[in-house]
Amino acid sequence: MSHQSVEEIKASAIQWIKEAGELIKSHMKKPYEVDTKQDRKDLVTEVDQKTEQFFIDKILTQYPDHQVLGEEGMGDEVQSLNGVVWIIDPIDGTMNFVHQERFFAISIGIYFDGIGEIGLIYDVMDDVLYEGVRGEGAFKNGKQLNPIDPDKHLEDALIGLNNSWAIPNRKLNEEKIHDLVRKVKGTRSYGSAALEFAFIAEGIIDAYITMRLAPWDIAAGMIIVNEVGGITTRVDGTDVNMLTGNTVICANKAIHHELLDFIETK
Ligand code: 2AM
Ligand code: CA
Ligand code: CA
Ligand code: CA
Repeated sequence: MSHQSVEEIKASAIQWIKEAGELIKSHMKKPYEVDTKQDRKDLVTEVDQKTEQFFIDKILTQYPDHQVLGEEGMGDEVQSLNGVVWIIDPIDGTMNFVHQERFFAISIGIYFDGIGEIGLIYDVMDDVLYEGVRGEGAFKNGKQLNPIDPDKHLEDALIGLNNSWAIPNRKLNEEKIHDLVRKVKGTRSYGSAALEFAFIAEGIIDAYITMRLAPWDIAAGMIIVNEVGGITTRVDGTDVNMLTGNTVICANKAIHHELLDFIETK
């Protein structure tokens, strides 16, 4: 994609993200419908759906030849990453949105022929926008983020983990997870995968590991983290796939390498 079209698409995306943020805030002032998906902990609201629809209308009006892959399924049934594909999570952290009315984000990754070009993560309530453009750096509210510390090791690391690690898991060697928790400096759990990636890019946490994420949870975050020297793979070290679910390790190279040894799948 040409530099000019990347800049133009990014400018449109940022404008729509800010508008969507206002839309979400206005919906929060009134009652809205909350539903469940796979189980009672897997929430979705009409605000998630309306926000996704807002993006689809905007994108397909301005860019009719682009595809949109969204969590709530209102976009295209994307079968291939050829051309321009917008991978959108309208509200990442729906549980936080419903219960805390903060700590959620809009996440948009824009891919061209399978390569991540533009990553945008917008913390709506704090009005903080994380941006990354492939080869051009990562930014927080317009201020360039420094490369993450390449020499930091697990002992000094704060790592993002979610509660599933505390529950017996048939896929993992639990002893090793206990060892990992003993070894690291601390663990954190924010409830928004997109924000965990943004926090790695910002250098306020050092890693994120999870056993199940969808493309829209990671599409933007991977691009942003990549721009500050972080890497993202599956827990077996292989590349993530933007058309399927993935396990995920994201960190600097040194910590990423150390984590691969701790996450032993059965
Ligand atoms: P969501 O709020 O968009 O659903 C919570 O720890 C993080 O995991 C959030 O980013 C959340 O995204 C995501 N998440 C929640 N349920 C999930 C599921 N069933 N599969 C994959 N990711 C999920
Ligand atoms: Ca969801
Ligand atoms: Ca999500
Ligand atoms: Ca979501």
